[in-house]
Amino acid sequence: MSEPSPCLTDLEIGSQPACWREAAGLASARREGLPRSGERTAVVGCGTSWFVAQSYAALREAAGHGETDAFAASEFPYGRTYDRVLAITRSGTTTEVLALLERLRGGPRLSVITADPDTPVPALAEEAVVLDFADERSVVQTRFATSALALLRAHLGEDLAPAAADAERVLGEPADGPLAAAEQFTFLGTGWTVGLAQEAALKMREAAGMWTEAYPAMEYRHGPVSITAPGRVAWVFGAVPPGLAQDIEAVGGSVVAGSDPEAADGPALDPMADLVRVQRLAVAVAHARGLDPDRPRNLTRSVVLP
Ligand code: F1P
Repeated sequence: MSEPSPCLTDLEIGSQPACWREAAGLASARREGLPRSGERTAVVGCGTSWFVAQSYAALREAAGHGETDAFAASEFPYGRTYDRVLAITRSGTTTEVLALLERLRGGPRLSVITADPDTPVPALAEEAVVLDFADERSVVQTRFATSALALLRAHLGEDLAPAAADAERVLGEPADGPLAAAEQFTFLGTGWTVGLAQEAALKMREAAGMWTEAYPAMEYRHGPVSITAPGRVAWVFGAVPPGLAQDIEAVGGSVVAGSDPEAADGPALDPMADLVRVQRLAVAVAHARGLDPDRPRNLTRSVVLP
């Protein structure tokens, strides 16, 4: 297969290490706008932004900064009480997010992370963090989503330098081309990588029209295992639970993981860098299927409802 020239999506995927470093720098520079330690927090978004919310919520709560929930903007439980609601939206125009912020006005402290300050969303929140350097021309989100997560991880005190270095390493290697022939992918994760698994599955669907599924890793045996067969892949983000790789292989599936399933000492590759592998694979699958990842089927940059 001859290599097509890089598309917009490819170029944006390739810029992620630099974007993550910039986002991490922004996190250390700012004191306002993001959830403070101890605040009971809900994080909301749609599509990719919802999956970023899920990953951050798991990380923040695990790091001891307070109860943190993540919801699709359309499913917010208005009966609950939060100190802060953080909305993530690249476009700043997604209808469900705007409606939620309008409805919550006068209640919890409202923050937003967006790529575009010239949209309705900053005025609906008290505090806005703008990642304009990570905005995208592609419909399919890659670098805004991961930069938002890089910002939030850095705000929790994480050093993002190793993740950016891992992503650079991934980008310096050939894409996982042989996997493009697989018939189906199931993405799995634990803790904060469940959100990454959901995002990986969405990316393959959006960019390549690929049949994908995503679950918490320990849920795999509770049904999803019935999908696995030769020619189908189970891709595990973060640490692989003991015995899972063997169970996937026992039913004929191929295991892909950012960490060595045999190693007990955690992931070798930062899971966000592992997501970069999937983004590149999604582009490769799209090209292999004669699709243009810059023009994903049935999608627009944001969903604006009448
Ligand atoms: C969220 C989103 C994208 C999705 C699609 C429609 O947008 O759902 O994740 O890929 O293009 O919009 P946003 O609120 O983050 O701008």
